[in-house]
Amino acid sequence: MLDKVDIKVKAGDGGDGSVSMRREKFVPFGGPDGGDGGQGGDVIVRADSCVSTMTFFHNKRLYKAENAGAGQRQKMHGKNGDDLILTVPLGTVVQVRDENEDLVALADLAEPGQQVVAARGGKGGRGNFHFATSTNQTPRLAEKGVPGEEKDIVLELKLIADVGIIGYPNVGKSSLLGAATAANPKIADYAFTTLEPMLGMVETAKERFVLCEIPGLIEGAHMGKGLGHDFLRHAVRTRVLIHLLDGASPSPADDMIAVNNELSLFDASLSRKAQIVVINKIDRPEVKKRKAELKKLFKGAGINVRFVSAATGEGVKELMDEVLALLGKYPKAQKLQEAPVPVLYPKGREINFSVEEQDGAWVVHSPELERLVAGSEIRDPEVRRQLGNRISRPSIRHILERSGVKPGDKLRVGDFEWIW
Ligand SMILES: Nc1nc2c(ncn2[C@@H]2O[C@H](COP(=O)(O)OP(=O)(O)OP(=O)(O)O)[C@@H](O)[C@H]2O)c(=O)[nH]1
Ligand SMILES: [Mg+2]
Repeated sequence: MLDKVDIKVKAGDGGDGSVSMRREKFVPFGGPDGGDGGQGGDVIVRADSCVSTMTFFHNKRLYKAENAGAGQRQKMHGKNGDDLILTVPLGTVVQVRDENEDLVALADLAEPGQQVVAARGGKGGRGNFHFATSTNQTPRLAEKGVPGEEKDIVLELKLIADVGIIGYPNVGKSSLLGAATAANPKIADYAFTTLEPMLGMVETAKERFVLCEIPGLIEGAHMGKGLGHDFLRHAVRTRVLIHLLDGASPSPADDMIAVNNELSLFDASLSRKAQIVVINKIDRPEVKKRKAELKKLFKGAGINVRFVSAATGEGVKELMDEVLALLGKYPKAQKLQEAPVPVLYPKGREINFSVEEQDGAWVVHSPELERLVAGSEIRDPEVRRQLGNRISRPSIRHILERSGVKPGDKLRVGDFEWIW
């Protein structure tokens, strides 16, 4: 089962603003009418109950939302890029890799339709009509669109089962799942028959709950031995564990201790989960013979052990009723995060501004001015003059002068240089 994928997502770039002048008969000096660029599409991850696996993501690594169109004449807005929606199974945790390569949880998509923006589309650049002022009726400035975010994300499916069946290989976990639910897992007399978590729905007279076989628990599982700890992740969300033991094992008690040990080594919260300890294969004569002895042994450790036969069904219904009663004492699986962590993305109009001195010039850092430089034809002297005026606006002038910029100093914004 493919339940964890590493993919790259790229949101759509914002469209560039356009530079255009209105041309009409009888209007000698048509005003600026270059429209704004469209908004780039977002990449959205959405949980859908119709989807049960992530195999779809197996073949492709990069997922891109649509880029937006550039602004057009007559103040026409560029076309917005379409969002890209990635549908994932319920229980998918979306994580994003930060600049230190650490994974940060973005959202835990546990409910149908729940979604998170994994990469935000870029804002469109403004067209030249926004830059008309009383002194400049023919602006030839326009902004470049903001590039869409690009993120490395990890989608991890955490099954949302209410109850997990844990235990050594071959103890009869699949048999119990098959006896208690309509699931039809493979059952065989060798270890590691089950290679991935199997789910089934238990229908009692009162309620239903999801039962899950968690395979691959042997000593060293937390270090990757056997099927490794991959599947232990699935156990993290269950509310109650059925700890199944083989009554025919030399020492069921030692088996239980070993498995519990693995659980706590993997995740301490797992070892604190409510457990019902169950001895299987009671139909076998040698197990029946030990029943009283085993009961006493476990009682000595404060454990009220149950006996079932997954093969004949003996005790299975009673066990499920007991499990249901115990579930009532434990709340529904908690979400990892109260609410999806908002995605940080560059804000459009906010002037986030700084100046620093760098080899004889003042370098201005301002996403807004940088986009304007990138979106305009800066080789054109008229465009350069207009940009210079823009940078000399009182709000900016104030900051520059306070930072120590003097007349005659060289200023640089992106590829554009200007003498103050
Ligand atoms: N006699 C008897 N045999 C059982 C019982 N439950 C399971 N078995 C047998 O035990 C063997 C293992 O059963 P599975 O249900 O595949 O065990 P498992 O724990 O799922 O094993 P893995 O998936 O390999 O970890 C099979 O040969 C079953 O027929 C039972 O109640 N009585
Ligand atoms: Mg099995």
